[in-house]
Amino acid sequence: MTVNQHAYDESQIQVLEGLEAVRKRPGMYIGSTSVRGLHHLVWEVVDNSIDEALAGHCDTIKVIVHKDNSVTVIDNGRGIPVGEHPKMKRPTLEVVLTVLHAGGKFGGEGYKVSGGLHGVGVSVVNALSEVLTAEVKRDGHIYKQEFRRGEPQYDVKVLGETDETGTTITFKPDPDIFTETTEYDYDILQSRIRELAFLNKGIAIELVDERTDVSNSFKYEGGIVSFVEYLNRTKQAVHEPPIYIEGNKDHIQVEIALQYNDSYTENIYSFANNINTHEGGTHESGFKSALTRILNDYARKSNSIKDNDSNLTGDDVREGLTAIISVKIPEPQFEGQTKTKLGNSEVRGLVESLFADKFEEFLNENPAIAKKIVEKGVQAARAREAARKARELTRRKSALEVSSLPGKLADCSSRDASISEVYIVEGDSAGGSAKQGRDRHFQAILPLRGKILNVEKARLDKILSNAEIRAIITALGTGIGDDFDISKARYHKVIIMTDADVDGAHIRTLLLTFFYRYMRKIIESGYVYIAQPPLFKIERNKTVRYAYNEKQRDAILQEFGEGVKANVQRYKGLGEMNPEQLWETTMDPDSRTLLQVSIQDAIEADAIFDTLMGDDVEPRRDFIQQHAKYVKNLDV
Ligand code: 0RA
Repeated sequence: MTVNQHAYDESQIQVLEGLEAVRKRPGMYIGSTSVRGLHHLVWEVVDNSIDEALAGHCDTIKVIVHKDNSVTVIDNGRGIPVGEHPKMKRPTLEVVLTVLHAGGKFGGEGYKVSGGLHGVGVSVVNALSEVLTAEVKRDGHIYKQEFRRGEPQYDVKVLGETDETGTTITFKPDPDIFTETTEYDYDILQSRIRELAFLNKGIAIELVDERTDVSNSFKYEGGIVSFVEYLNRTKQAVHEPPIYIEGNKDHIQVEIALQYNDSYTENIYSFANNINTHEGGTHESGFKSALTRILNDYARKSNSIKDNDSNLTGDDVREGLTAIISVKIPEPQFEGQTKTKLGNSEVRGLVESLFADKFEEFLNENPAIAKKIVEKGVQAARAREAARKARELTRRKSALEVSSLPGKLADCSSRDASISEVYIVEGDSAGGSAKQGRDRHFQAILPLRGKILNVEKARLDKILSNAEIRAIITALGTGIGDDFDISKARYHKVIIMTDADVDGAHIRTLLLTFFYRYMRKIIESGYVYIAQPPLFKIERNKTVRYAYNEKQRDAILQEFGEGVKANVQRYKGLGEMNPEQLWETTMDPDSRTLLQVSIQDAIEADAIFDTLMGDDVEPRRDFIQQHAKYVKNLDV
C-alpha cells in the first residue's frame, strides 16, 4: 500500500480510510454504480468548474470523452490551489483530491452553487477511478499529480511555466466499481451539458467525443430565456420574446422565464442550484400562486372576468405555458422521494412577491400581450367547464349500463389484471387476425379504425367525444387526467401493435402522446409496450423463419446457404399475416419480443410529439423523412 513518498501520519490514514469507504459503498456517494453513477463522475467535476465560472473566474469548459471512455474536463478557472494546506500539511491539490468534502471548504469566499444534491467532491471521482490525473495552471506554473484508485502516485510536480490559469482533470472510471458499464453515452452528456449552458448564461461548454469525432458547443447569452425558446421551438408562441424576471435577496438569486404557446399543455421546469427539482417545491409553488393571483387581478381589472364569474384556476392560467424557474441559494434543502423537491420555506415568499411585482408591472406595460394571456386562461376555464359536463356524462353512462365495455373490444376471459394484456391493433383486418390468433384466456384485442384524434391539438372536451379514444379509456378502466387510478387498470400490459411503416409509426406516436398526456402513470408504471412484428418471412422447402430486421434476414439467408433458393417475403402490414403467423411471431409470450415504453426524458419526448403533431409542417416532414428508415425503432 505504501505508494506515497511521504511518511504516513494520522491525517493520511484518515484520508485512505475515507476513500476506502467510498470504494466500499460507492452508492452512498454517487447514488448507484449503473450508467447514472458513471455519468455522475463527470457531473461532479463539471460542477466544480461551473462553480469557478459562477464565482466569475472561468468562462470556458471543455469535456472530452476519449476512445477508452476516460474523460477530460478542462476549465480556465483559477486552478486548484497547490500551496500547503494549513491543517493537512499537504499540497491543497492533493487534499482536494483525497479528502472527502474538501473541495468547498477553503478559498474562503462565496458558497458553492452547483451540485447541491451531489456535491460530494472530486475526491469521490478520484476514489472511483482506475487512474486520475490533475493538471493545474496557476501562479506561473503547470503542476501535475497522478492517482490510482485514489492513491497518489507521486508528489505534486512542476511540468513547466505558463501565464494561463485553469484545471484539467482526466479520469478513467474503475471497471471494478462500474461493473455494469463503463461506456459513456453521448446523448446523456449532451443534454445535461446543454441544460447547464442554459442555466448558467454566458458559459461556453464544449463536448467532444473522440470515439466518434462528434462534438457540440453550447453557449447561451440568453440563459433561461433561450431555454424557454428551445422548449417552445416546435410550437407557436403567443407572444415574443419570452418574459424574463430576475431578482436577488438575502443571497438568494431568482430567475424566471416564461412564454405561452398555442398548445394546451403545461411545461414548467424548476431548478435549484442547477438541479432539476422534478418534485417542485417552494420556488415552484411561489411562482404558481403569484401567476394565478396576478392574472386573476388583471382579468378582473380589465373586465375579462366579471364580478359574478369565478376565478381562473391554476390549471387554467398554466394551459400552454412553458416556464423555467431557476433559483441559486446558499443552503438548499432537498426533500421528497427522490430528493428533488426544494424545501426552503423562505424561498416561497421571496419568489411569490418578486414574481408578482414584476409580472404585474409587465402586464400593465404590455396590455396587448396581457390581453392574449388572460384570454387564453378564460378559454381554458370554459373548456374545463365543458369537459366537466362531458365527464359527468361518461360517468353516469357507466353507472347505468350493465356492461360499458366498448363493442369492438374482444375481451379476455381472465379477470386477473396482472396477467391480462390488451393489444391495441391498427385496422380491422389485423384486428381480425389477432382475435383468431390470440390466447383468449389472457389476451384481449381492441382494433382501432383509421387514425385516432390528434390529442396534442385537442382539448379534453373534444378528446372525450372521440369514439376511438373513448374505447381505449373504457377498455383500460383507469380513467384519465385527474380521475386516473392505476389500481383500476384492467390489464397490466397495454400492447400497441401497428404496421412497420410510416403510418404505423404515426398511429403509435399518437397513442403514446395520448398516454403521455392523459395517463402518464400508465407509462411510468411500465404497462405500455410496443409489439415487434417481423419484417420478413424467409421460406426454404418446408422451413419457415422470420426476421425482424435486415441484419437478421441476411444472417438467416447465410445460414440457409447457397443450395436451394430461399423465398423472402417482406411484410407490408400486419394484415398480411394469418392468425397462426401473427401468434407465432408477435403475440406468443414464449417467442415474441416486446419493447417496453419508458419516459427517460420528458423534455425530449415532448419535442418528438410536438414535431409530429404540431402546426409546423416543415419539422414534421423533416422528422418523418429522417426517420422513415428507422420508424420501427421510433423511441419515445
Ligand atoms: C478549491 C479551492 C478553490 C478552487 C478549487 C478548489 C477548484 C476546483 C476545481 C475542480 C475543477 N476545476 C476547479 N477549479 C477550482 C479556490 C481557488 C482560489 O481561492 O484561488
